[in-house]
Parts: sequence; structure tokens; C-alpha cells
Amino acid sequence: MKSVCVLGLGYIGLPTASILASNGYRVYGVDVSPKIVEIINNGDIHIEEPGLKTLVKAAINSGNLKAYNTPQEADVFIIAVPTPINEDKKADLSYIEIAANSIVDKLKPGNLVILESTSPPGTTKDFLNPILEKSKLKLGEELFVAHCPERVLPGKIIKELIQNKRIIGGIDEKSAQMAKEIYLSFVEGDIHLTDTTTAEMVKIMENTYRDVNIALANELAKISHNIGVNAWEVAELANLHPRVNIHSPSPGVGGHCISVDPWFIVEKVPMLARLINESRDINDSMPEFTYDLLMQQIKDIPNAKITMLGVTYKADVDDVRESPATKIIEMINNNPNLKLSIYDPHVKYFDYELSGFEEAFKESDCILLTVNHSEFKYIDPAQIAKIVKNKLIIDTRNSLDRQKWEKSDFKYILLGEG
Ligand code: SAJ
Repeated sequence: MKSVCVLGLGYIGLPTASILASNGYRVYGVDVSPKIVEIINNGDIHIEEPGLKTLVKAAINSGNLKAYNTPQEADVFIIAVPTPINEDKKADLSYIEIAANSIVDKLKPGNLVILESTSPPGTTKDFLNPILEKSKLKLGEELFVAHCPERVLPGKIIKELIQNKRIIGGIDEKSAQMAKEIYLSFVEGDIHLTDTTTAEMVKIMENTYRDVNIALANELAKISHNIGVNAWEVAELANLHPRVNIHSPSPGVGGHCISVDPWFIVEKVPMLARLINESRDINDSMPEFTYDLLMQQIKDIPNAKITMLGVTYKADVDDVRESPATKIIEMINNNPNLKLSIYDPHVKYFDYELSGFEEAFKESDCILLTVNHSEFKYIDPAQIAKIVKNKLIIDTRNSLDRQKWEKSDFKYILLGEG
């Protein structure tokens, strides 16, 4: 297998296409956006990810990677398109459907199709395979299919693409072995083989495990407000136990993974996935819990101006998908007695107006930190104290130096501290 067609040049598809090209494969990157195709063919990138630009540039300059708007014939097809959820929390498999249909007439005997997109259990077997069978090729004899989910951490994608262990689910042993050959070209971590549905469940359970644990931390935060303790201190001391790992409370769970994948299980078995469903609801209640905490703090300030620090779904990324901050912004904007300025050094394009640094703090009545971007640790409270109207800051990530802010006469409020 010498050539690979990667469908979807986003957070996963683009690094994967580039690494495969750097390892000698002829790689045809495919994306539906002409703009993205143009950016990549110019050796540039459309997403913020450390080291990715260098990797893409090298891959393009090597001549092994070229981006297209339509699929190209190849030995291997990797589908790495989004699998979001709809408003009703049901899986949206339309991107997989479009990508799979777009390669049906390109498939030849001996080809391998790998679905990397995180998918509800049974997607490869019951949704993808029927589409691929329209090629008239016999699955398992002429056409081979595998599911190989990724588990990279945005912000560390390239390192984790290479070092993380990989799970490969094949429709049969040959499909799994063929997929393993592809990943062995760049994966240093162990590669474990299984069937497609198990591989789908493995990926979803990794993120569901995290979401349930974050929900436990957020429930602890709510309880701590009620009984008058500091949830962060409780977690820190409890985590001294060798087998306890209480996660961090937050203003909500964002991103296109942790806040999405558990819903795939709830959709499949709603009567059984009760803890999973409840955990999602607890995490999705945190933006409102944070808004209520804010309103409590400014209840005596008419027409308060709020300064929001950070709108991305987590620290040091530019991704605002499913960000809890967006939900808090909507609540603030729906309150006619509030004004809002937003500052996030990582975000260039956003649905709401972004302010400059000084402008964001000027005349502020309350600073609400919703994302623990590294830069925010270096904000000088003494300088800020001169331009705000009211010295009040709410830290939802336990990320600021409380003493430093209190020394400049700020009232410091911590999400999770009663
Ligand atoms: N969060 C908390 N408390 C915590 C940890 C995270 O509230 O203790 C929040 C974050 O603020 C963020 C959300 O959860 O809003 C998700 O953050 P994350 O640190 O889980 O990062 P992701 O979503 O970028 O990456 C996760 C990772 N999954 C696991 O750690 C099990 C990554 O390995 C996956 O590859 C990725 O999802 C994915 O693409 O599926």
C-alpha cells in the first residue's frame, strides 16, 4: 500500500496526512473547503496547533502531500471527518455519509478504508459498510475496512499521534492487519487489534470516563458552595490517596469530544446509560451555575460591566466549539442590566465582539475568568486595579494567584469555594 487519500483535513486529518507523507506515502488530502485546500497547498495551516505548520510545510515541500477538493484514487482511504451531535443530542453522521459516498466510485480491489472519526457503536458495521458495498466490491475479500479512533490531546497532537497507543478494529483479521501496517509507519505506541464495534466503544468510553469524572468534580463544587468548603482543596487532599483522582471543577465542559461522545451511548441505550446521561446534564448545568455565581456577586451593582477572560473550550487553544463561555455570554447578553467585554488572546474569529486588553478591563465591575490560558497568570493586578471600576474577580479555574490579586485589594471569588 503506497498511497493514501485522507478525507477531512482538520485537527486529526491534517496532522495524520502530513505524518504519513513525511513517512514516504503519497498522500492526497481532501477537504470540501476550497479555502482550506488552498491554504494547505501553500504550505500553511488553518488551525492553531504547535508544530503543525512545520510538519505540513515539510510534507507539501516533499511533494508527497497535496490537497484536493475531491477524492483521488489510492490504496488506502482514511475518513477523518467530524461526527457532531444535533440539537436533540443525536449523532450527526452526515459527514461520514458524504465522505463515504464520495469514494465509492474510486474504490478498487485490494483497497483499505479506515474510519478514524469517533463514531457511535455499530457505525462501521451498520452505517459505513452498506455505503462502501455500493462499490460492488466484496467486503473482506476485495475491500477491507477498519475503525481506528484517535486519542490525541489538542495542543499536543503531533507528539500524541506518534506516541499514543492505538486501537484498531477490523471487520476481519486481514483488515485489522492491513490497517496496522499503515499506523506502524509512524506510531511508536503499542497497537492493539480488535473488532470495529469494540474499537468504537473504546474511544467513546475513554471520553465518557473523563466526562463522568468531571461531573463528579462539578457536583463536589456545588456541594462545597453549600457546605462552605473549598472543592479544590478537598480534591487536592483526597488525590493524595494513591487511587483517587478527583478532576477539576469548571464553568462547563466544552470541545467537540468530551461534551459530545457520551451522548452517542445515551442515544444507543438511553434506559441503561443513566450515570452517563446524568453526568452530561451536571456538566451542562455549570455555565448557568457560573452565571448565578456572577449575579450573586454583582447584585448590588446596577448596569454592571463584566470582563470575560477567555472564550475557548480549554486553555491555550483557539477552539471555541461547544465552549461553556459561549453559553455564559448568551446569558449575560440576555440581561439588559449588564454590559460585557470579552478578551481572549488565542481567538481571532468569534461570534461575539472581542475587545483589546485595556478596553476589556476599563471601568469593569467584575472580571470573570472562564479559561485558564497561560497568559492570564501574568496579568498584573496592580495595573488592572487602576482601570477597573470595582475590584472583583471570579476565577472559575483556580488558575490565578489569589494572594497577588487580594494584595491589590481585589475581592477574589473561586468557583467551588463556599
Ligand atoms: N475539563 C474539566 N475538568 C477537568 C478536565 C477537563 O472541566 O478536570 C474540561 C475542559 O475545560 C474542557 C473539556 O473538559 O472544556 C475537555 O477537556 P479535555 O482536557 O478532556 O481535552 P480534549 O477534549 O481536548 O481532549 C479529550 C482527550 N480525552 C481524554 O483525555 C480521555 C483526548 O485524549 C481525546 O483525544 C480528545 O478528547 C478527543 O479528540 O476525543
